[in-house]
Amino acid sequence: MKPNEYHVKQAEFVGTAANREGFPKDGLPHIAVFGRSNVGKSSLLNALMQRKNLVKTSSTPGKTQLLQFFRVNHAFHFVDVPGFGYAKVGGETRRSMEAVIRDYVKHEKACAGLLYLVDSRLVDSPVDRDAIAWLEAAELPLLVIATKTDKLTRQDIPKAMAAIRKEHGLQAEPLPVSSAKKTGLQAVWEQIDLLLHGHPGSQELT
Ligand SMILES: Nc1nc2c(ncn2[C@@H]2O[C@H](COP(=O)(O)OP(=O)(O)OP(=O)(O)O)[C@@H](O)[C@H]2O)c(=O)[nH]1
Ligand SMILES: [Mg+2]
Repeated sequence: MKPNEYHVKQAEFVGTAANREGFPKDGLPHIAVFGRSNVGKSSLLNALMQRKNLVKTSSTPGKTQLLQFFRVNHAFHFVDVPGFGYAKVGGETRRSMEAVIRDYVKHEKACAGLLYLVDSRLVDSPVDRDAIAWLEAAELPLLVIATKTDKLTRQDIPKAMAAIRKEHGLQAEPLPVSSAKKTGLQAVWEQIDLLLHGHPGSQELT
């Protein structure tokens, strides 16, 4: 893949889903973005789609509580999955969020792969450890991405990637990205392309 080959010609918000009935049924494959609340999921989606505010971002954790679907180049959907591990989202809301995530991971045949985001500054995170183990058990292709690398020095980035790999027993190092500085995005697109091509519903990305 040559640099800048991924040109997002079209990106639109399709809708939200609180349960399985609400997932889009147009046959296009999905790439779903998971991770703790506030890790930078919505920001990464905006950066990948080259749109400033298509996906709502917030410094208040727990903002996104439904699955949100975005169609890109009429070829696939990005799914912004509610962040978990946020203590203030409690009771019924938490249970219904967990149920929709479980439903999605277990039953959505259109899912071509999962992106799991970890904060590049937070190596030791029990919430991430549990979530990665649970998602690995779902046997969907899983790509781990480390966010907010602009908060690390250039020398510390490779050390952090190695430490995160070790901590979670990953097969490969996470991909370092900064949505703020727009770095690492090309490598993420290349992996998304591979995930989509591995799915039976795949179409040309660009
Ligand atoms: N420095 C820096 N901050 C970032 C980056 N990406 C996201 N943020 C900030 O992190 C906060 C959370 O970002 P979101 O993208 O809303 O996080 P989220 O994972 O979607 O959060 P929830 O929807 O609550 O699960 C915001 O204040 C963002 O501005 C980044 O690459 N660098
Ligand atoms: Mg969000």
